[in-house]
Amino acid sequence: MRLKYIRYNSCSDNELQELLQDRAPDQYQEYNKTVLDIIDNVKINGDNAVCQYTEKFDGAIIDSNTLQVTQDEIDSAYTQIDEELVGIIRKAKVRIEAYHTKQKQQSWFDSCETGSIMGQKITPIDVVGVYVPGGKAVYPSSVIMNIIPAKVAGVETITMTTPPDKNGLVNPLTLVAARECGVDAIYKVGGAQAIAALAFGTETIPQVDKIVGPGNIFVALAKKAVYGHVSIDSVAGPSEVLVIADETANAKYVAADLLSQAEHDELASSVLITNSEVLVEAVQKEIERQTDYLSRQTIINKSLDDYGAIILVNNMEEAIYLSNRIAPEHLEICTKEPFMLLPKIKHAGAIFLGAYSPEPLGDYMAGPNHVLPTNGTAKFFSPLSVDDFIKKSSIISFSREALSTLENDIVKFAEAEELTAHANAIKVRFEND
Ligand code: HSO
Ligand code: ZN
Repeated sequence: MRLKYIRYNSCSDNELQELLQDRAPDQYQEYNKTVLDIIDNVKINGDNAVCQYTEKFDGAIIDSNTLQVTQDEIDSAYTQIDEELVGIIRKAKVRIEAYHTKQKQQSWFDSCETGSIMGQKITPIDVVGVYVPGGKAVYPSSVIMNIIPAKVAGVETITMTTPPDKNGLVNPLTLVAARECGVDAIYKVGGAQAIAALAFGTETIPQVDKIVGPGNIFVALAKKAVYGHVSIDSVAGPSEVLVIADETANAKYVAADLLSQAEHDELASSVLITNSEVLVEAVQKEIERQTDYLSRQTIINKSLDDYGAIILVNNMEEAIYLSNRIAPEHLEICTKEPFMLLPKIKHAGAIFLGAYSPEPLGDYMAGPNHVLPTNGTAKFFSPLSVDDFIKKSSIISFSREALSTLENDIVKFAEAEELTAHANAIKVRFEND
């Protein structure tokens, strides 16, 4: 398998556009009607609707009494998991917690001599629901990445939903990761029905204020549909990596990192931008060599075939221009002096610098969140963080004297807007009673 290869010089904008096709979930609007029907049904029929969908889509018989994962089930999950892995989950948790603790914002208050106080009060969201997909893409690392920032923010109640298998059981690794992070309750439901249950509540599943976590297209569309009634995180698309490399980069490492994203999904995108023709050839060879011994070859080949690419540029300026234009989820800079390029990088979810900062380091252990903006949305979205689980209230407290310094301005402003009651609320405070 050889990656598509273009020289930036000769490549027209159209060619580039085609190479970097849009992979946004919006292409699947046809499922919207199904999703809206599911949401309505859950809203009206609660647990009953939820359990019917679970039987239909997951083949599991669940009722209101068995919807919540029990303590026994969690205990049994621990017996099924390699102890060393539990230790690794704990280690990852500590590192991720430490990183996110640095993101915490403080409330602040500013006071002025005339007697005014203005400030911003930070309050965590009360109840958060974390969606965890089932099936093949079971990522306990994502369970940790979604729960920890909520915990650090001070969210009081964190619930989780995840689809059960045919026997009504939930993946033990998911349960262990969730318990390690301090989840409060876990419910066996997946798909759009889970999002509806979290957004509107059922007899068994409490309504939440915010829903986070990845999912398939039905989950993504359901999250979009309930947005406004509850808050949601951004809707994640397929994973991406962009590697900027020069002639000093190690072709073996670059190829390995491109492959590590390609194995996620047929829709994943792995792109290399380099100024070194020698590296291009070496990376092509390494991709072929390494793919041979990897387990997910079919996914890798399809993903590289459809969305993989190598772009040969004349210099690093062009590489940075293209990178900012693509705004990748993950950006690796494998150049002689990666930090020299950093100031010019404007748009990327996470930036990995140097030969020993491969993307999977960030997926599991480094500490920053691996829930990142995809599909060019790094132009305006940030990684999942503690900020996603807090909200702010403005604080205003004025003395009579402080208000008097703004009295005339407010009255005039209000009258200009023809809002005499607004003006009146100021004036009455300075009338002689
Ligand atoms: N690279 C994925 C996250 C992940 N990788 C989970 C492995 N497990 C999206 O950032
Ligand atoms: Zn990954």
